[in-house]
Amino acid sequence: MELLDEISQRLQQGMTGEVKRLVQRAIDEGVPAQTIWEEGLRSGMDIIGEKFKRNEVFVPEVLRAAGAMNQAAALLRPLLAASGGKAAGKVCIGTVRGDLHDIGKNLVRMMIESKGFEVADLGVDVAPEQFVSFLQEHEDTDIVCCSALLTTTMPAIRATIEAIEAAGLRGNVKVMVGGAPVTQAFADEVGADSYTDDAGSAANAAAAILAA
Ligand code: B1M
Repeated sequence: MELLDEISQRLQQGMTGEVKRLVQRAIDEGVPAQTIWEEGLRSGMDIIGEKFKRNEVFVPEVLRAAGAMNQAAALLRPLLAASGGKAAGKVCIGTVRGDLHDIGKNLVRMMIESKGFEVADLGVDVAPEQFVSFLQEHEDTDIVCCSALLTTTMPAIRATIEAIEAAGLRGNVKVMVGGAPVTQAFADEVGADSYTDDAGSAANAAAAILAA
């Protein structure tokens, strides 16, 4: 099996040690870090994301693959930085005020990271003012991601978008929303730029926003 393909396959199987060993071998053989990232790690995560969307794999498999990706990516990071590799874009993500659910939000973060984005995770129960102060301190943020799992915390998505608007920052960032109770109709109503219903689609949407 070709080395990069093998990295992708082992990543999909969540075999962290094997993925790290193969990535190191590729580095030692002189394969460019960007190629290892794109054709080994990222392509493996893309496949897992698509399978997750089709319910062919589930949360544990995605978490294992993401863990393998993160550990192997650590080997590539210094090489990518040295070769002038730049993050695909900058994202901040949080579960909105009053909401403590973070499993889905973490999956979305990992899938977006797998596309090469730098992601700042603000955690759970993130108040609108916290999103705003993050954006004020990090003006180069491209996308804000809001996750909500409770019908009672969906209004906090609206409050977050309103706070970003009130701070005069809405023109600088795109807002993506999601979470089990969130719908496209709700996203339209609150003026979000994107709604997606699973982590893989969220990562694709982030990439599409940056490409546009
Ligand atoms: Co809670 N809980 N919970 N809970 N909990 C739900 C959500 C609930 C549906 C259970 C039920 O009643 N059947 C219900 C909500 C009902 C409603 O509002 N309509 C509920 C409730 C009521 C509560 C409490 C109020 C219970 C109580 O205390 N009485 C309480 C609230 C606490 C709070 O947040 N303030 C509570 C607490 C908890 C735990 C702490 C025990 C735990 C959370 C642990 C944690 O997250 N660390 C928990 C859990 C685990 C659940 C269930 C069982 C599972 C949620 C989950 O992780 N799913 C859930 C019932 C269920 O879904 N079966 C339930 C897996 C995860 C991968 O999916 O989060 O949907 P999900 O994320 C998906 C997509 O939604 C999407 O991508 C992800 C991956 O594909 N997505 C985005 C998510 N964010 C996105 C953002 C995007 C795009 C896509 O763009 C930015």
